[in-house]
Amino acid sequence: MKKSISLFIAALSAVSVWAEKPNIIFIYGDDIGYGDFSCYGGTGVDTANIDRLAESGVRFLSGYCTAATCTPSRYSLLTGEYAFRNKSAQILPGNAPLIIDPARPTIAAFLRDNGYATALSGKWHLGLGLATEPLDWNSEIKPGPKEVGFTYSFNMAATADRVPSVYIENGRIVGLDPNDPVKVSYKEQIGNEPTGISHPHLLRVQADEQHSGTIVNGFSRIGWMTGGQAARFKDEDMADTYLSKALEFIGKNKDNPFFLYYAPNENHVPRVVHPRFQGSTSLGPRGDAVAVFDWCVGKIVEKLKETGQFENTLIVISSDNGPVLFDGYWEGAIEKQGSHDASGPWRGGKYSQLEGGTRVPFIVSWPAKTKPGISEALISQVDLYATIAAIIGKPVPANAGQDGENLLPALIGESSQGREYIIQQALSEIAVRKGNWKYIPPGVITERLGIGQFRKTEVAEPGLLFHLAEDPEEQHNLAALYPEKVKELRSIIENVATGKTGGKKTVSKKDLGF
Ligand code: NG6
Ligand code: CA
Repeated sequence: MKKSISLFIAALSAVSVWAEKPNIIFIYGDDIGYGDFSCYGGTGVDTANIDRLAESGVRFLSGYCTAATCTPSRYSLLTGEYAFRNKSAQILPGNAPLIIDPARPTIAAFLRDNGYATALSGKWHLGLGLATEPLDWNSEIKPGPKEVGFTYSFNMAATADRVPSVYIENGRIVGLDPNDPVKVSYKEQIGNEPTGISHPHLLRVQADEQHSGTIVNGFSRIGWMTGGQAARFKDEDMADTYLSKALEFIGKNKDNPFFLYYAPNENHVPRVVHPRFQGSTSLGPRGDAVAVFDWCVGKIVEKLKETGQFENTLIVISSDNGPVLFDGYWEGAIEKQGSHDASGPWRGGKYSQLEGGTRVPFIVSWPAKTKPGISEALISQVDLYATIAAIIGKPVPANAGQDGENLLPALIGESSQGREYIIQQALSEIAVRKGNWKYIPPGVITERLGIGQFRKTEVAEPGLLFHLAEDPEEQHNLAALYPEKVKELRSIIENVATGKTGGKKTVSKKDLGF
């Protein structure tokens, strides 16, 4: 009898552990590299607020986004599905249609349906509107964040370097004058406003050809827009604007569980920080933007403490892809980097399947539950869906989250056991890491080097095999020496891509170039 009572109590406490409803905040940086925060060895920016969270939470050394660019990583974060299963999940223009099927519950929809208030503040870049008809930016913009689960949304359409350069709140352009309607084109110039090509002397910072469309706030963007003059954003106010929406949402939901997807622009180009941060680091605008990001994290924590929610809030701080120094604007990031290495000990960055492309900062704070420490566990952002489902004690919906794993014990620092392998997408290429082995199949490695320069390296059969512990810089190809390892890792990619493992089959071996 005693035994059954204690079993019953054990079962009850297990339920209370696995059926919590903590607040959940994803603080999702843009183009922030593994080596950018001081707690990860960064030397150029003092990220004291982030470091403090890392100190009292779990700091992952092998935390990954799923892809080396934004849209696919964000897609995986929200859906729990590898982005290569969705052919539309590529870097999107600012007028692309929504690429998430509203019938697929995102983590926001899932949490909303389980009693959470949900919000997006920041970058979207997952498309807006229908694929079947052109979007009218001047009426309700949908489907968008709301239709995939965010009850409140305040966002830009795509990136800061892509038009339309406006904020959208709950599907409506903020501050739009109906007599000055917004039009957007990615095909050709519309209207007769100055562009980076026609009026380079008007630019605050020179840009490459790709970024030489309509000039907004002194920066030429990718694409062209007309109208919406009163609605156009000022880049230097962007961090404060997204932060204020996030803080407001936290304040309003102090008495009920909430999910906040907070996606600041930092560190994406153009990097234009508020004057109070200009020159705050020696790295130029890129470093100053990391300082802004850290400051914003500090403000979020301050608010949570003020409203008594900090203890029971699960915060995940990470980034959508590795770092890039030059990405279209002459900001001096390369010249001013000094000894600061944005990708840390790893080779490659944004766009690349080398480690620097997808291995990113990954910090978890949940004071009520985390056992502070540094974790070696392999964890991917695609796992957050299944892990959070486990936290709230609900099954992952049938058509969602299928590529992720429940890594709850690792997430809260109770276990060093993470996933067995990590899939790393870079543009249309897929690599894999298992243990200390890393395999890059035949294909192309893209690295952005500097102004106007991309390095494209052809990878021939049988691919590249690196041992990350011995060779963190991925320099010495061991494929010829370990053909069995190559075979094993290649079959992981094949099985994942063709749907034998994880999600549905959408990629053929031929598509992968095998
Ligand atoms: C690239 C842009 C780059 C950036 C990126 C998207 C060029 C040459 N480069 O196409 O500047 O906007 O798209 O970045 O146009 S991401 O972080 O949203 O993936
Ligand atoms: Ca990005």
